[in-house]
Amino acid sequence: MKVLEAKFVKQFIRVCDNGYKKGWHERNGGNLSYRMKEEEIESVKEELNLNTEFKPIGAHVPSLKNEYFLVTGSGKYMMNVKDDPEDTICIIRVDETGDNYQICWGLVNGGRPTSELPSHLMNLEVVKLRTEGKYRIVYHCHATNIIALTFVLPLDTKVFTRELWEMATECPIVFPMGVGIVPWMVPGGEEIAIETSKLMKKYDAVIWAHHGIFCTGEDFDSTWGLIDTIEKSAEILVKVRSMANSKLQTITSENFKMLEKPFNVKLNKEVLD
Ligand code: 2HA
Ligand code: ZN
Repeated sequence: MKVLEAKFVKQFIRVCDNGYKKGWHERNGGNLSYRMKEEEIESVKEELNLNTEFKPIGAHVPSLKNEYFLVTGSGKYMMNVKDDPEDTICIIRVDETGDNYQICWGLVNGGRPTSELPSHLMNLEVVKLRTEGKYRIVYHCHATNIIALTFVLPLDTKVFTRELWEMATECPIVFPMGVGIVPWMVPGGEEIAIETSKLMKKYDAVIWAHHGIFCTGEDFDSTWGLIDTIEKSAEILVKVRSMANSKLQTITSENFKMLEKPFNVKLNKEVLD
């Protein structure tokens, strides 16, 4: 099968395009990565070139050795992925040591994988281990309302999560652990990757203050649904705070606890009073 005919590639492209349409990917902002399944690698093998040179990842990810990933390209615009996937995305393979990668498909006009490759691969490694291989996706975008909130809310998991949960009843069900928060840091390197991946041991969503958000999940729909839910909640919070200094009523801790049984979720106790 051709790479572009594969279902996971079509789903990947759809997330890039939907994120762009949401306004989360100005210029070359944001990036997406997907750890391919055995059968998916097998299905597109005819198009994979394994004779390309290896380059350092900028991170050590031994638990991802010999695995294949579909990732967006550095400096590429999410806006263009749908019309020109071969120019804007690529399939990479991690080597035997977990220190290097090679490009096996895509980026036909040159280039390299996302500038956030260390964060993507370190996060993908952490969540692979945490979920016994279930989680395969890491998505980074510049969701507007979430970024706005990092200027007015304390950069504290408990406060941030609590405020977001209160804005929509579905929130605690969709992200029962809450959101992790990384203070402002220089993007693109190993340092921010280490801080983010520490939080990914616990949270499916990690906010980068004054920058954006990283989300992870099992498949494209659930990862998309997670960021979409968090950003929607952030938008409501921005509206509420624009209208009034305080809330007249809200969802209480008791209310949150009442959701646990019917929805079969365990909420992060640190967030409840
Ligand atoms: O430009 O979003 O964090 C891509 C990014 C870097
Ligand atoms: Zn970014």
